[in-house]
Parts: sequence; structure tokens; C-alpha cells
Amino acid sequence: MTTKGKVIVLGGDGFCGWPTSLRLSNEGYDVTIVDNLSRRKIDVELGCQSLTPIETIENRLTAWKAVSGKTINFVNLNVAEDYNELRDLIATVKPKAMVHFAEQRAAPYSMKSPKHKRYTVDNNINGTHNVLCALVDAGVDVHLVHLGTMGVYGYGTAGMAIPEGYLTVKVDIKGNDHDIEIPYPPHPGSIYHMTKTLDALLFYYYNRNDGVRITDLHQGVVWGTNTDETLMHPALVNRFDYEGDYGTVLNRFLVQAAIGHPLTIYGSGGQTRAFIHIRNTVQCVSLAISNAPEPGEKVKIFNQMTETHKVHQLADLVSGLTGAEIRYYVNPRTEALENELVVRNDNFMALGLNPIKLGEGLLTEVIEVATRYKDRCNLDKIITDSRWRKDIPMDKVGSDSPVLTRTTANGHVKQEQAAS
Ligand code: NAD
Ligand code: USQ
Repeated sequence: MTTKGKVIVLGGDGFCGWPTSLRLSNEGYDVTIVDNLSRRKIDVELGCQSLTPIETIENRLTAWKAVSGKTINFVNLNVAEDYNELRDLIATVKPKAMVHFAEQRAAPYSMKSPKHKRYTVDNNINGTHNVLCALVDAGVDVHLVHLGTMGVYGYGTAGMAIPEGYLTVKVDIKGNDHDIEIPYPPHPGSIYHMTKTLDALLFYYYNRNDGVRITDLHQGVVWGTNTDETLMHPALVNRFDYEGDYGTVLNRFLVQAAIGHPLTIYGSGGQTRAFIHIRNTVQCVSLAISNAPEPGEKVKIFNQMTETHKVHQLADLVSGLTGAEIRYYVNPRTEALENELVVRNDNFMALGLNPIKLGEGLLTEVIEVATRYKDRCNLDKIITDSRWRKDIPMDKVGSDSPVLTRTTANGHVKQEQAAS
């Protein structure tokens, strides 16, 4: 059988990893998924499950073989703990690329308690370091493609478009201006986002010291659920998170509209974020694999997003489509009340990315999926019980008008209702 080469997908049972594994397999890569199924265990901890009824990993892979004729291998190991097994797997498989999705990725989950903060740091930092150390230890030249986040930049633009990872700054050396290129200053807004900024330092070091070839994809908030491959059989359905920790904002609003829950805007809704549809996520990872850095090249950093929106614009859009009520909740996060965000994504555009923009068609598709499975929705889990600081009040009720946040002199956060 001719293949495009071997690829290991770490975290290949997750929301982004599963459809990416299917896409890569469909394109002719020989795929091995590595996952410790921790996300499924977190579902049990949170007392909530994917809105879509996901099959066991074994049933998923059997269904894929039946519809595509292709085999995806699966190895259950903990990337953050099972170092020897990971190194031996790399040495045996000798993949051309390894895609790293295997991290705890929810900001609210990472802020729930000291236990959750420590788990997120232990899991993500040990995991990423084990991956890098094992690649060098195994002595195999593998292109590492990591899923990072737009949140490493901190959503503040200082009036300019956010570049792709590196910033050229002028420094005064003995009275003369010199241009130097530096990694863009990190500005994480949660423990989860902080782990991604630390990952970036690990990449910088292993790239310079050991020549590991790395592409770091700074991805925006992912929305949508289906891809061409997940639609090929019901047992291939992707997971769909809607609850207060793992559900991301646009998918949450679409589910809330489908089940008749008010749309949950935090604060004023003036937060601007970058977005990407899951179909573009899988396309971007494939493009990144086919465009590996040359030996000796610095870490490639691509901004993986297609558009930016304010949270209240998304709520207005979903409400306009469905008639859903909009409510404002005390923001459980410490984040700017309002921000502008302009982001460059020239690298992926140059490689042929076809941006899927927010259009009625795909929004309606997600609402249809949510409506089909709405009986599986646990209403008690819509409002998060996670807060960035203990002094932020818990708000399970919301109100009709935006909640404004200000930080007091002692650094504490005060949230106030806007005059209506
Ligand atoms: P997910 O939680 O659905 O999937 C992550 C997968 O990794 C899960 O299957 C989990 O079991 C596995 N995993 C976690 N720790 C592991 C470990 N130590 N060993 C082995 N497997 C482990 O998350 P996702 O939404 O698919 O996100 C994947 C990656 O993409 C994350 O790194 C995340 O930071 C990044 N990302 C996601 C989004 C988004 O909106 N979903 C946006 C930007 C970036
Ligand atoms: N928000 C609401 N109401 C909600 C949920 C969220 O107003 O019901 C707001 C949040 O306050 C925030 C924005 O929407 O301002 C985005 O929140 P989110 O939960 O959709 O996204 P975030 O926590 O940033 O995390 C998600 C993924 C993470 C990824 C990140 C990309 O879970 O893995 O790294 O998006 S980014 O946002 O670009 O950093």
C-alpha cells in the first residue's frame, strides 16, 4: 500500500484530534493515535458528556475501517507520564510528523481550583517536554506540529495587527537604531493559556539546541462539529462540548438557542476573539504537515484563525437567526471588558487555506445537530462554577444589561450593572 508517510497524532481522540486523524488517514497518511482518554474521564468528573453520542475509540476505529478501508492504530498512553513508552513508540514507528493536541485545553477547567491548576500545568508542561525530549532521545528526525493558541498573545494589539509569532523591534545600540526579531511577548490570561506560553519556550530551546523541526499553530476559538469524514458514519461523530468549562462560546450559543436557554454573555460581550471552523482546523494541520520547516529553520509559527468577532456580535447573530434571549452574566474571568483584535494569517493564506467564514449555512448545521441531541443536554451544567478569582461573585441568573468590570486599587475585581 502506498502512503504519504506515517503520522502520530497525540490527543487524537479529542474534539480537534479525531477529525484531524480521519482527514490525515483519508489523505493517505498512515496514522497512529496516542491518547490516554483523559478527556472522557473529565466528562465523568464534571458529570456531563459530549452533546453528541461519541463511540468508544475502538468502535470509532472499526467504523472508520468499514467505511474507508483504512486502518488507524491506537496506543493508550499518558504523554505526560509514560516517557519510555512514548520514546519507544517514536523509535519504532519513525513517523515523518507528530501532531500534538494532547493537552488539557479548557481555560475555565484550569481555573477551577488549585488541584485543577496543578493538573493542567503538570499535564501540559510535562507532556510537551516529554514529547521534545523523546524525539531527541529516539534519534528520529520528526516534524512536530503543535496546537497552540491565539491566547498566548493576550488579545491586545497595541494598535497593530498581531504578527505570526515574531516581532521586529528597534533597539538603541550606542545611539544607532537596530532591528531585532524577538518572540512576541507572551500575555496569558489563564493557567491553561500560560502553559501554552511555556510550551513556546520549550520549542524555542529544543529547536535551537537540538534542531528539532517544529511548527506551532496559534489557533483561535474553534466552532462547528462536522467534517467530511465525521459525516461518513454515525459512529464517527465528533465530540461536542457545550457545558461551562469545555464548551466554547459560539458552539455554546448555538446549543443554548437550540434548547431555549438564554445566550450567556460574560460581562459586556465586548471581548473580541479569533475564530476558526473545525473544517479549517483539519485543513490547516494537513497544510502544516506538508510544509515542514527545513533542517536548521527556526520554529515556524502560524496564526490559525480565519476571522475575529466580538462576543455580543455572535450573540446578536445567533439571536437574530433563532429568536434566542440574550442575558449578561458577571464575568467569571479576569479579562478586558472590551478589546479590538486584528490578526495576520498570511502564512496559511499563502499555503492555500480556504477560510470558512461564519455563514448561516454552517450555523444552521450546528443548530440542527444541537436540536437532534438536545435531550442529552444537562441544563445544570450550562453555567460554569469556575471563577478566575475567589472574589468574583458567582452569577447563575444573569440580567438584561451588560455587566461592567473594574479593578479596584487593591487589585480586586468589581463587577457592576450598566445603567439601563
Ligand atoms: P480535547 O480536550 O477535546 O482533546 C485533547 C485530547 O488529548 C483528549 O482526547 C485527551 O484525552 C488527550 N490528552 C490530554 N492529555 C493527555 C496526555 N497527557 N496523554 C495523552 N493524551 C492526552 O481538546 P481539543 O479541543 O481537541 O484541543 C486540542 C488542542 O488544540 C489543545 O492543545 C488545545 O489547546 C488546542 N486548541 C483548541 C481550541 C478549541 O477551541 N477547541 C482552540 C485553540 C487551540
Ligand atoms: N464567553 C462568554 N460566554 C460564554 C463563554 C465564553 O461571553 O458562555 C466569552 C469569554 O469570556 C471569552 C470568550 O467568550 O471572552 C471566549 O471564550 P471561550 O470559552 O470560547 O474560549 P477560551 O476560553 O479562550 O478557550 C478556547 C479553547 C482553548 C483555545 C482558545 C483560543 O477552549 O483551548 O486555546 O479558545 S483563544 O481564545 O484564541 O485563546
